[in-house]
Amino acid sequence: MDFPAELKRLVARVELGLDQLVPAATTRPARLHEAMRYSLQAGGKRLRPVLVLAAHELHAAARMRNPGSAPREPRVPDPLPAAVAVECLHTYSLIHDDLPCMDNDDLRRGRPTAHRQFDEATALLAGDALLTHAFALLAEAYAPDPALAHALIRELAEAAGSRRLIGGQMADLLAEKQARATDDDLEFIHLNKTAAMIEAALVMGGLTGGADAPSLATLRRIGRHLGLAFQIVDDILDATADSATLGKTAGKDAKADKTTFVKLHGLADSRRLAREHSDTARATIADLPGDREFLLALVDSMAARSN
Ligand code: GRG
Repeated sequence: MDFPAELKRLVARVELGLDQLVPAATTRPARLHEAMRYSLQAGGKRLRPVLVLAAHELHAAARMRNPGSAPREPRVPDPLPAAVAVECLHTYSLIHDDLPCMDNDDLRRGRPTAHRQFDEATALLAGDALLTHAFALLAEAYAPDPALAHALIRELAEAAGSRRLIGGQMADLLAEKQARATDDDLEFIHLNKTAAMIEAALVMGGLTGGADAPSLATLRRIGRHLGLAFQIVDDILDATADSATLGKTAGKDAKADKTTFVKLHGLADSRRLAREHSDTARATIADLPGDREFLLALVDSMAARSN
C-alpha cells in the first residue's frame, strides 16, 4: 500500500464532500456562510473524517467478501456525509476554543482565527451553525436507513456533549493554573476533549460500513488510545515546535499554565506515554477484520507528525 497516495485520496474525498455538503458561501446571510467555509476550508489534517472513511472501507470491504453476514442490507451506505459531519463538529469546537472567552487565539490552521478574520459574534454563530449542520446532515443523508441515522446521531451527540467534548473543555478551563491538577484530571480532560471525537469518527465509519458489535467496541478502544497518543503528541509539539510549523500559536500551554502531559510528566515521559498509547492502538487494530494496513500506517504517521 502506498500510504501517502491513499491518504491523499481520502483527504481529497473529504475536501470534495465539505464543498458539496455545506451551504454555499453565497447562501443568505452570506457573511455567516462565508465564515463557516473560511474555517472549514482553512485546511487542517482532516484526521477525523479520514478515520470515518478508513473504518468504513475496512468493514464494507470485509462485508462484501462475506455478504452472508448481512443478508438484509446489500447496499452499503455512503460514509462521506458522516465524515463531513464529524469535520463540521470538530471545526466548530476549534472556532469556539479560539474565542476570546476561551483560549483567545489569533492563529488557526495557518490563518487568522475566525473571530479575527470576521468578528466575535460572527465566529460564535459560525461555530453554532457548523455544530447544528453536522446533525442536520446526518439526519438528512441517512434518512433512508433510520436505524443507521439514529446510531450515527447518537454517537456524535454523545461524543460532542456535556459528558465528553464540552465536558472535557470545561474541565480543561477549570484545571488551568491549578497547581494540584492530578493525573486523573488530565486523563478526564484528554479522554473527553480529544479522544471522544477520534473514537466517534472510527465508530461512525464502522457503523456506515456495517461493523458488528465486537468490531465497534474494538474501534472505540483504538480511538481511545489513538486519541490519547494524539493529545500527548499535541502537548509535546506545543512545547517544542514553532507557530509557523504548527499553524497555530506554539507555547500557549506553558504560558496559560495548562494541565498537560508535559507539565505533569516532562518531555521524556510524555514521549514514552505517547509511544505506549500508539502501540496499544496498533495492537488493537489487529483485532479488526480485513485490510488493516492503512489504519496502522495512519497511527504511525500521527505519532510522527510535526503539526
Ligand atoms: C469549544 C466545545 C469546545 C471544545 C473545544 C477542540 C478543542 C475542544 C480545543 C482545541 C484545543 C485542543 C488542543 C484540543 C484537543 C484536540 C486537538 C488536538 C485539536 C486539534 O486537532 P487537529 O490537530 O486540528 O486535528 P486540525 O486543524 O488539523 O483539524
